[in-house]
This record gives sequence, C-alpha cells and structure tokens, in this order.
Amino acid sequence: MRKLLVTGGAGFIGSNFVHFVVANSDVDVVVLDKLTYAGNAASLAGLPEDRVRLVVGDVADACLVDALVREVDAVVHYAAESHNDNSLDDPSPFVETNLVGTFRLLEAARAHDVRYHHISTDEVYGDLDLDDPARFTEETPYNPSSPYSSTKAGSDLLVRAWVRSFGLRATISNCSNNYGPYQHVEKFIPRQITNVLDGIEPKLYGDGRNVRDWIHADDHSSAVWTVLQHGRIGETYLIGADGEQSNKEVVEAILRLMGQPSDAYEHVRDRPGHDLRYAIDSTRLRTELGWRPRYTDFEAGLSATIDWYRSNEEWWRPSKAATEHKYAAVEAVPAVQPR
Ligand code: NAD
Ligand code: TDX
Repeated sequence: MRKLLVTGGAGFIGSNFVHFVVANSDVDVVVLDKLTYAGNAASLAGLPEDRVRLVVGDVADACLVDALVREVDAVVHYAAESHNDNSLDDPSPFVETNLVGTFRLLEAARAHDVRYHHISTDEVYGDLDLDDPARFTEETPYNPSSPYSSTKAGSDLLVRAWVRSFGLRATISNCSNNYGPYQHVEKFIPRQITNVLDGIEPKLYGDGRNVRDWIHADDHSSAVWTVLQHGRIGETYLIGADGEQSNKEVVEAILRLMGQPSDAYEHVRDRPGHDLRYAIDSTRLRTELGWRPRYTDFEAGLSATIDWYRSNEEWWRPSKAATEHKYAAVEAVPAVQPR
C-alpha cells in the first residue's frame, strides 16, 4: 500500500489517524473533508506536505469521489455527521453524509476495485442495562436509537451488501467512545474540560448514571491500522479498551484532575432517548489480530487530554462560544419524554 484516502481526516478521529499513519508508516495520505463546523484544517498542521494532501469536498460528490478513489490503494471512511444531539435537532445532513456519502464511496471503490475500510460505532447495537453483564459483540443484533446511530447502522448494512453482492474488498470496525486531542468542544469530555477552563460548571445530562466505554483515539487508530493490514475481508471487528465509566464518574475525575471540588457540576435536561450504557467485547480483534490498547489507565489518558486542551486554546477557542450558545437554548427547554 502506497497511498490512502482518508475521508473526514480533518475531524477528531480521522486527524488522529492521519497523524498515526504518518508516524508509523511510509504511506501517503489524501484527506477528503468538507470542513463542516466539525472539521478543522489546523488538526493537520505540522504534517509533511509531501505526504499529506487535503482536498476540501463532499463525500456525496460522486465525480470528486470517483477521481480520488481511482488514485489510491485503499480508502478509510471516517467522514460523518457524528453528534447525537445535532441529529435530534436536524437529521437531514446525517442522511446525506452518512448514508448517501457512504453509497458514493462504495460505488467508487467497486468501480476501481479498491480496498475499503468502514469506520462505525458501537451505537448501532442500541444500549444495554446498567446491571447487564453482557457487552456488545460482532453478533449483537442492530438496534440503533437516534437519527445519528440509525444512519451509521444503515451505512454498515450498505457495506455488507456491497461485499456480498459485488465482492467489494471491505472490512468494518465498530468502536466505542473516543477521547483525546482534536475532539470538538460539543462532545462530552472536551466540553467539560473547556467549561472548567472558562470557569463554567460542567453540565451532566439527567442523573449522570449513563455509562460509556472510553478508548483513547490513538488506540482506535492502531486498531484500524491493524484491521486494514490484517483483517479478513467481509469481517466486522469491534474496537474497545475496557474503559466503562459513568458520566458522573468522568465529570468528577475531570474536576479532581483540574483542582476543583468534585461536586462542582450542574445537572441539566436529559438527552431525549438517551442510551443508557455501551460496552464492547473486543475479543475477536485481540485474539485474531493480536491488537492491544496502549492507554489502559483512563485517568492518565484523561489527564494528558486535559493538558492538551490547556496548551491548545487557539485550536478550540473559535468554536466554544457558538457551541455553548446552542446548548444553552436546548438546555433551557423543559424535558419532553420521547415516545
Ligand atoms: P467529527 O465530527 O469530529 O469529524 C467528522 C469529519 O467529517 C469532519 O472533519 C467533517 O468536516 C467531515 N465531514 C462531515 N461531513 C462530510 C462530508 N459530507 N464530506 C466530507 N467530509 C465530511 O467526528 P469523529 O468523532 O471524528 O468521528 C469520525 C468517525 O468515527 C465517524 O464515522 C463516527 O461515526 C465514528 N465514530 C466516532 C466515535 C466517537 O467517539 N467520536 C466512536 C466510534 C465511531
Ligand atoms: O454536555 C454533555 N453532558 C453529558 O452528560 C454532553 C455533550 C454529553 N453528555 C453525556 C451524553 C452521553 O451519555 O455524555 C455522554 C457522551 O456524550 P457524547 O460526547 O455526545 O457522545 P455519545 O452520544 O456517547 O456518542 C459518541 O460516541 C459514539 C460520539 O459522539 C459518536 O460519534 C460515537 O459514535
């Protein structure tokens, strides 16, 4: 493999992956990114220009996608509308990017017989009860809850159909919640870190008992790289690092690590249809492909992430006020129970 197309490579996880590929291989990277509110060319700053090229454009643009896919050896598809709260406000870009955009890439990969890896999420499996000993596996039935997770689930099913119907050389990975540098301040962990830096109390949805299974973005990158090199065609791999934490525990850890009283947060209106718990069993990836996470101490990874946001205010500051303004409007409305 000499050249890779990374869609969404100016977003959070995509940019971490581009940094990973440059640091760990000789492969050149073409990034295709629309630079929506969530994309930021600054996340690719400092990477060698002779190895990384940014093309600003839409994954749903069939002509552009075809021209880019034909010049590479493999595609890793990260581009998506990725935030559940936004999908409750306006689902339409989720359908366009996550479903139509994936369709365009699959058609181009099929036309040029290019290896394709699809980035997906554990949210396609729905949620688990807090006291359920079960975790998601590759065999868990799909049961998505939100417009975001349903469009991700639909895009996974398109990939499976292209493998079966057209012999596309594709793999899929479904990862749990990521944290680390370059994550947009709309997301839970960076929102609370930057709130504390701004002297605002962290905001916990509902009672904060909801559990997420946290993995550092760098471990997600190494897992995707492993699947791309050694994964079985047509196979799905779940990616997780045994990082289950309740939202309340995470907020308390952020406050403690930032020298604040651990109860200095505010409960706000809950997310409608809020998934209770996600948990990943990544046995297949570990036993079949020998992958292991590096960041096994969540507090150490969180502390490094806090340091990154402290040191990179010029990266997150331009998005902060607009993000909080949008949240303030939603959080002021009394909760309505979804049907
Ligand atoms: P992000 O919102 O930070 O980044 C998405 C990127 O895609 C942005 O750079 C944006 O500009 C770009 N993009 C959006 N629409 C586009 C379009 N139509 N054409 C081209 N580019 C477009 O998202 P993220 O958190 O980095 O997530 C990346 C991928 O990983 C997504 O597919 C998401 O479903 C998946 N995922 C995320 C997590 C998580 O915890 N964040 C966990 C598992 C899987
Ligand atoms: O201010 C907040 N307060 C709060 O309590 C925000 C923004 C979130 N939350 C809660 C909601 C969730 O239970 O924190 C948890 C994490 O929220 P998000 O960061 O919005 O992530 P989540 O909805 O779990 O989805 C994430 O993981 C799976 C990514 O955004 C998805 O792209 C990925 O597929």
